[in-house]
Amino acid sequence: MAKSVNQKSYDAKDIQVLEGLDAVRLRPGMYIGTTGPKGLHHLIWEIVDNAIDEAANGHCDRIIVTLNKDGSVSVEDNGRGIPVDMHPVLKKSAVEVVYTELHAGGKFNNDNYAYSGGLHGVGASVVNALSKWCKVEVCRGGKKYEIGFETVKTKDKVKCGQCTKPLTELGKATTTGTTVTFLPDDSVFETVEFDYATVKKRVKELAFLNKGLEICLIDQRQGEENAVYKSYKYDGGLKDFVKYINEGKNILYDDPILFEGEEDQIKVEIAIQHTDSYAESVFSFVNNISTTEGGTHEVGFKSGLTRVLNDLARKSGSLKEKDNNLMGEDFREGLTAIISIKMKNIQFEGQTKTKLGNPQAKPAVETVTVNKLSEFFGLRGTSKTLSAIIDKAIGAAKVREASKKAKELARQKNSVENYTLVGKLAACTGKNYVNNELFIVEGDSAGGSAKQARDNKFQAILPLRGKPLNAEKKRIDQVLQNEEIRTIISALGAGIGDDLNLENLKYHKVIILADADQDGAHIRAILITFFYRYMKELISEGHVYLGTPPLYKLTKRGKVEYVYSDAELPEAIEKIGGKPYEIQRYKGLGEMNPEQLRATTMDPANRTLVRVTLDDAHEAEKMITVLMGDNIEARKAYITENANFNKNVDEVMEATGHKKKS
Ligand code: TSJ
Repeated sequence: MAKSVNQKSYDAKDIQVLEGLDAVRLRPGMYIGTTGPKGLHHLIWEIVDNAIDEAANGHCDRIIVTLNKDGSVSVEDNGRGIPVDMHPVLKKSAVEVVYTELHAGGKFNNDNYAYSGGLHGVGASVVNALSKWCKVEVCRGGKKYEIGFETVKTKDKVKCGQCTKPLTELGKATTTGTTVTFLPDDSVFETVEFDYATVKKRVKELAFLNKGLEICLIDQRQGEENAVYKSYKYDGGLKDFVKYINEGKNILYDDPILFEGEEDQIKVEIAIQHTDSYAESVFSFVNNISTTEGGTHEVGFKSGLTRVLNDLARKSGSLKEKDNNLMGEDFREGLTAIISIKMKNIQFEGQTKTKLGNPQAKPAVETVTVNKLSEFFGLRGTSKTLSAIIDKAIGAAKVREASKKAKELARQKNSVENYTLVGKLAACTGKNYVNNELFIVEGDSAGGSAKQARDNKFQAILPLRGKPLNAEKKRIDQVLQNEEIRTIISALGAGIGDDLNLENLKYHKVIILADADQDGAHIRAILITFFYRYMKELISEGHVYLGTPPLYKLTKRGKVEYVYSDAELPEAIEKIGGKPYEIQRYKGLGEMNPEQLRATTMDPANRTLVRVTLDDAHEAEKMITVLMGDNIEARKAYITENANFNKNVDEVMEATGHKKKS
């Protein structure tokens, strides 16, 4: 269990009151970012954060999140229970203040809550304001209490978060804890359906980040008898997180290295482990919030790691006096790392506000990394782990120097080679790169249709023959040799890796068009992983999209309806006028004629594009690692767990190039 941060007592008068709740209804986006699915799920995390704080203070070791059948969510902890005493000024109980006063809550009083999570740190009152109703049950001091809130709608106005059931003593209690239940208001959110996979992923992540804390997830939406129950508890914390990410990869040393320390009031905890892959997977968090765009803490870690490992490489004699220092990227080849820091007054920057901006985090993380890692290896003298890390980096440096030479050679012949490289590309005529679109299309026949269907002023087509290589397994110099990948790189014109410069990007939309089957999913994942590895900004700046071709075409008396998922089929049948109707199932893009492809998938007026995010890239990477890795058990487990491929395991194994031996 996490150590207690402080033990100061806390009562109703500590709670500050800043603003009324109606402001939240007026502009929900200001408080939860969006009223889309992300904002909806944010409600759960706002509540869960409060329970996590209680755990981080050492008062609670279990949290249960339940998705209830009526669409509400319950979050239960076994902490001390929210205080129920009266606030001296407001003449309300503390728990009522927490729920009805904006910005009230311990979080905003830095004495009581040392570190707060929550993307916007807005607290329970915002959840209350955006819910139809809310209920809080508190067990504390041998008694059980309940208080209820409702959004009251009358003819002319909406009063949200009203306390409609005052704090009541329900009876005796033998335990302590807090249970919160709320029903999101469907007049606020685009959807009020929680996504199980999204909730599960975050619950698991929070369990990794909070060592020893058990977080249960119960999904009762299909009725109690069909309830899905999961429990996550990791006594290894970040070590277990790293092991999980490295599942299916070949690790260079058995036990992940864990180190922690505090510097300048910033708590730093980091776990690392190297594998024999060539990729770098650094994941970072601040106050349990994922910083997908990195930031100052990552920069500090990287420079600390480079410094301390170069130092150790010289001390151990692996680097001689005449040798150059190894570069940071050399030490990060095959590295999986989780950085988790806790600090006050976090500032976010970047496109998606997931980049840590606080300058003081860099030196703090760097110092902890240098001190604790040299301590770690100092105690072990010449360790096998250290030599594995240094050998790997020396190998990476050799490849780096070799591929630098190869690139220089290639550059000299560039003008001639470029011509043949883009041979398969049907370029567009327009020179306004911001409008230009590059469609990467699976298969020559679909490529042919797409070439006829496009508007050649701004749409270019690149057909992919077969599967491009698996970006995970190859080194950068090998990646460059793959013809499909070279064509993509040279068509985009922005370079790769360190040379990437989006100012030269010739197509501001890169659209992947793959079939809706297993092969298509695989090609998508490979391309996304490639972009993520070698052109990360292309994804983070929002240039990569997925096209969404239809699955069915319905026809009836000259009317046509395209259907994009099985779920939409019944509704579409009704829309076209019911039976009898004709139905065509597209098994792949190749079955569509140019006119159909244009109308459904390529014409900006009718198509739907899905933007690829860094989160998608992490998922794609995980899929590629497991599916293409050497660990057969991990592969089977992944496929079974992610069975939405609607195919059986052997078929999928075959589709990923792992033929069953008979
Ligand atoms: F805020 C909330 F309502 F959303 C919420 C709070 C939701 C959930 C699921 C849990 C909690 C919560 C709050 N769990 N535990 C606490 N603890 C306190 O508020 C608390 C209890 C006792 C003392 C004390 O000094 O005696 C201090 C605090 C902050």
